[in-house]
Amino acid sequence: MKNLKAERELAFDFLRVCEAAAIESARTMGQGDREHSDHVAVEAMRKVMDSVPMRGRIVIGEGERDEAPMLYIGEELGGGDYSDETRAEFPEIDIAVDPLEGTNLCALGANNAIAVLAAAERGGLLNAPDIYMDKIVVGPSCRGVIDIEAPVKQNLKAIARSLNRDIEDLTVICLDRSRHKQLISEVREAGARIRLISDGDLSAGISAAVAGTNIHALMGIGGAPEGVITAAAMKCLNGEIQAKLVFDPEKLGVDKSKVPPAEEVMERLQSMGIKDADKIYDTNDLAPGKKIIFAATGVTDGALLRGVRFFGAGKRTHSVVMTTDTKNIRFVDTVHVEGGPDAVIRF
Ligand code: VTB
Repeated sequence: MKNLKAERELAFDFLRVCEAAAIESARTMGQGDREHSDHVAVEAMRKVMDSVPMRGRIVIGEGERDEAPMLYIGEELGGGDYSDETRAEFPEIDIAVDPLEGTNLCALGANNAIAVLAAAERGGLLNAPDIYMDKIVVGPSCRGVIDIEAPVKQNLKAIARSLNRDIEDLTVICLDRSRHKQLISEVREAGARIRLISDGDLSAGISAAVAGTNIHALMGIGGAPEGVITAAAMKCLNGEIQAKLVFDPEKLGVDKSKVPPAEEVMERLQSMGIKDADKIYDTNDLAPGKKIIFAATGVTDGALLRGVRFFGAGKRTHSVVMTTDTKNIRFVDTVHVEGGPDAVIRF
């Protein structure tokens, strides 16, 4: 990104991108068709994103080129409305998207589905493979005290100490999966409270870094792409994520036949420039960018963001937009007016 001005303006553009994806998917809420919900979010996100004045490149998206027609990894977009000459002046931006994080949540009308993306200067976001990732996410007060390799109880003790409370007063959020049996029993044994969620560890991780949500840590295995976007949010919120890629069927609690063989994954990691599969990633490894923009819009109601509301003369969205440079965390409540001159806008 060339300068701060460009970054500020881009943040606003990315807000519009997330709003568009959220509105389209929210229309499908409760229809029970997760693929359709995702599809409309992707389409809307791509369309608005292509109009943003940038030379954008998708680094985390809907999949490889042969499996995803839109927002695939490596897709170049942005500056669609401008001439090649003008476009050449636009900043080069890497983008990680999750047009609908929590497709199931949207399809069921359950809480915490969001449309989300992170952007940075070239090379500012790790090119993570679409495999699983073990994560621990905490807020600013607990930065520097966690260790993903340490026993769960030790981490909870450290978090409790940093937050000046007892372990019993902590709430850990965790995906409700059989692979977390051991983790859950260790959290219970340590005495902390648990919130098990059916999906969406990205918005859950963000809640862990925002005081007042009553979530103090996210722990467990979710998607690696979600981990990178979470890291981008942590840079803006002063939180911390530690993470490790996971592809061992035993750790995932699944049969060998359910995951690609280790050699195949290793080859893929190598081709993506990841040499050490056991590496422990911190916030900066996942999101090394100096100029990061994070934007998310609520699709369904959630801990941090309200879902899209439709009314006669338009719709209303609730988003968060943050940038590392300006250190602004903006919660944006947008009324998209569609009605005529008599449309009533409510506070
Ligand atoms: C993870 C998690 C996501 O889907 O990718 C999960 O990071 C898929 O995990 O937030 P399973 O394969 O165990 O279902 C989400 O929950 C998004 O829906």
